[in-house]
Amino acid sequence: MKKVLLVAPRVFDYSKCPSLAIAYLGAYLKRQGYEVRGVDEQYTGEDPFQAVRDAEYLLVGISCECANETRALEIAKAAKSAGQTTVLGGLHPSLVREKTLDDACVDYGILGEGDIALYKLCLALEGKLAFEEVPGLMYRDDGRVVCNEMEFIKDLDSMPFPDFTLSGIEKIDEFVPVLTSRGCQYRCAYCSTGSIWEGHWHVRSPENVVEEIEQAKKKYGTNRFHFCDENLTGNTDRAVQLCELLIERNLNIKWWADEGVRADRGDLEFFRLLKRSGCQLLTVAVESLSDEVLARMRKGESSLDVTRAVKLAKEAGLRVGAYLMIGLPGSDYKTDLRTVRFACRHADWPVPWLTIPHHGTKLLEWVKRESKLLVEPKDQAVVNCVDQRAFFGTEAYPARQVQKAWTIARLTSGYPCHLMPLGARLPVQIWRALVNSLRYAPLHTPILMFRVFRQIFRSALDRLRRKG
Ligand code: B12
Ligand code: SF4
Repeated sequence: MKKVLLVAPRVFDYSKCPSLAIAYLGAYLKRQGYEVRGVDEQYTGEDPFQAVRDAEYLLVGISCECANETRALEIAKAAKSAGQTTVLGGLHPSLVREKTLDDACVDYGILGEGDIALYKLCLALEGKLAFEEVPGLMYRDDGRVVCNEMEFIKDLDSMPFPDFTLSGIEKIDEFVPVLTSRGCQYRCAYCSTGSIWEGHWHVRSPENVVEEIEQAKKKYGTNRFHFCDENLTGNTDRAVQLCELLIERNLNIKWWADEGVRADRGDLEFFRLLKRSGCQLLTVAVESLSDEVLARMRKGESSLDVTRAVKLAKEAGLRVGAYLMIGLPGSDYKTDLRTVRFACRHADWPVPWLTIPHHGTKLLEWVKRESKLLVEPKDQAVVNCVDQRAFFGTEAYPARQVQKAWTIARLTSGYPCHLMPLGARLPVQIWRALVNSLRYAPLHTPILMFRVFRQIFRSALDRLRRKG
């Protein structure tokens, strides 16, 4: 039986979410008769550099996000020097497309959904299919990079459920990630998903989702689930059916939707139903309270939608998160802080994010045209942490002011050092956190530093626990 290795490289070391990507890809390959080994470096801490040397694989597939591009390439390089064939897939290759093959250690790239495409690449490598017939495949042909048209999987119910055991994960103490739909109907200017999926949104039936949850409850020994959809409530009728089915089957699960649901969906009754079905946290994608900014970002929502959704969800008894974006084009310091104040007053979990012009987005095109890109959106730069720098500024809202609004937003929301990775840059991060906070919010400096060190302590403890 041909063996395939799938790797999800780490980004920062305290994330507790197993990789759905390799669990899905592996499950599909397994169903087609391949032997699959998964290495979820982020979740299990397993060493991918050893794994690439352990056997002769038909293929080493690496899942690459913008936040772990360098790590993914390091693993590809190690695999290549061990004589393996490499393929990079995931968000980052789908955004930078042909550039994926700039590095000689990458033999192939795959755009978009990889489940069926990866299987077809295996067939092509075995000489059973032409490379031109592999959807979304990027490969070299006579010195140029060819990029096949990608295909979306329309019947998601026909796909196998994600299998985390392929990466040696038998028990999940935290939330099990579940994806009830893929893509999104919208194309917001700043969003990677909007760019990749080009307005496509494919859903699974509520029955299929509930079946997966039922199985996962038994398999991984938990009743906590994390819906990872970009647009969970994109169709409220479908969301209602899903919740009713969860109640009807008496599954008694606790679930989170922390990817940020749209604010223009649902009424009080709807939010109450979410609560009854086990929703513990619902995050609303607030972004900004300025109608002008929302319109420029093609959000298709008004500030009224946003304030209404947060208040109704709260009234329904849900724990409400509010995602905010600091430094969007068209915004300014005052508008951003007004948005932060609203979120701090009305939401239980206000979460400010610094605006990142991700590859492949309209926002990045705009920044390159109208402003100047100050930081490359890759690796640690895109991970929200204390030392993150403003990516761009405008005349009306200079980068310095964005930086200031960002620091204050993080501090006032009580969210100053979340997602701070441990690593070689740690002293630099601490130094920058200190400088930023002394400069922009000196009175908050002691509390910030306390939180930073508490975070370091927790991360170190976690690392030790994993090693032990
Ligand atoms: C769960 C999640 C997390 C988890 C990580 C879990 C993990 N171990 O990977 C946590 C909470 C830790 C997290 C953190 C962050 N996340 Co996050 N996260 C998600 C979320 C909600 C789900 C990801 C997922 O599982 N999708 C389902 C799988 C099946 O889809 P997929 O990964 O795209 O995989 C498919 C294809 O891409 C492809 N594929 C993937 N890998 C491979 C490999 C090969 C070989 C092939 C052939 C194909 C292939 O096939 C897969 C199946 O079809 C997404 C939003 C979303 N719905 O996708 C955001 C998302 C990925 N996160 C995002 C961001 C920004 C972050 C952070 C950087 C946040 C921050 N600023 O601090 C951090 C960085 C950490 C990181 N891992 O990169 C952005 C990424 C934007 C970008 N361009 O980088 C997203 C898209 C949300 C958004 N719309 O903005 N995240
Ligand atoms: S921001 Fe949300 S609504 Fe907009 S394209 Fe991205 S996922 Fe869809």
